[in-house]
Amino acid sequence: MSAPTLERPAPDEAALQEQFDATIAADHRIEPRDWMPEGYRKTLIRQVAQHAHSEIIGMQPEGDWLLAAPSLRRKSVLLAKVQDEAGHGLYLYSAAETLGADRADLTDKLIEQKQKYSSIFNYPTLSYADVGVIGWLVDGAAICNQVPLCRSSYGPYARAMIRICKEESFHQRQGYELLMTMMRGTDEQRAMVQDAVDRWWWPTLMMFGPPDEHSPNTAQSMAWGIKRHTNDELRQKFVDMSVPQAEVLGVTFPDPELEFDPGTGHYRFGKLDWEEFKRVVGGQGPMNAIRLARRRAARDDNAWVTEAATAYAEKHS
Ligand code: FAQ
Repeated sequence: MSAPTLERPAPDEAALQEQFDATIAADHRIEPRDWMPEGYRKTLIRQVAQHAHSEIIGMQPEGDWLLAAPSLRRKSVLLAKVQDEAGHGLYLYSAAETLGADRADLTDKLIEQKQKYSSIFNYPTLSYADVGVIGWLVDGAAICNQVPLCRSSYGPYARAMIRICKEESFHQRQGYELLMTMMRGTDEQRAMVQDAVDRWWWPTLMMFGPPDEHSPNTAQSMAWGIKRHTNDELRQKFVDMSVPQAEVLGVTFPDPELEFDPGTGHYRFGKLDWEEFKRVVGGQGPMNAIRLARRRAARDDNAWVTEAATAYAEKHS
């Protein structure tokens, strides 16, 4: 008599899909070993990879000021912040790996411009006030966008976002504290802060992505619980939270149409220049070429480290 088999027959695709749909409907997490539709996996790899690339490329604008920070204290704060962004990139590449992506391949796709990174990091940092404004506005926008992602339906992404958001909150406060210090300084320092705010305000609003009616991915990503809010909802939330902060700081945003609407309880704001957004995302922003050239050089110049580490691991395996 043959031994009884312990193997169960593989469930068919319809049953797997049903189980996946039920998990999403119950607002439970999908984990790496769970079955998932190919579109869900691809969408997540696209978004998580773009997010990881943004954190890594995002080290450059502030990194440019590491050697010119005005004091030892500012230098150590900035160094820690830039290192945190590197850490965020690493958690996110790890989350992408749980979906079957290969990290070296993702880096190649970034460098070959087959995958995107956030438009915001294609603008130059012209003064030290830009460091403060990136902390206040860019990290502030990142938090606004990413706190809901802590409830994203894919477990590893949601868990990575919890730690990232804690660190981003700290970054935002350090940026605001730096700007507060400059605003208590000289007229020249106050003018530097206002000039930085004028240059970063509109590009920061573009971080949230195209308007909902031109966002091809939002509807499906929300149905899957990957995104929890639309691009326009988050952009509005960010404007509403930033205006009172600007008033406390003593700066204005470069938008004559910015006005509180008591009817809606929200601030109305002017039109964004979506042609500029398309140019920047398409590779024609002020710093795109430099950002990618540096990333390419970092990959190529440091290839020997990867080769040595791989050879060492093989020798000891
Ligand atoms: N830049 O259909 P949607 C940070 C692309 S991290 C470039 O609306 P989706 C931390 C989009 O990928 C900042 N491309 O897309 C830090 C899609 O491309 P595809 C990054 C953009 O995915 C602070 C196409 O346009 N944060 O700042 C942008 O549903 C300081 C159509 O758009 C994240 O990645 C853009 N701004 O919504 C670091 C957060 N917007 O592939 C250093 C996670 C859209 O279909 C210093 N990501 N695109 O051709 C998300 O929440 C979403 O992916 C959105 C876009 C909201 C960014």
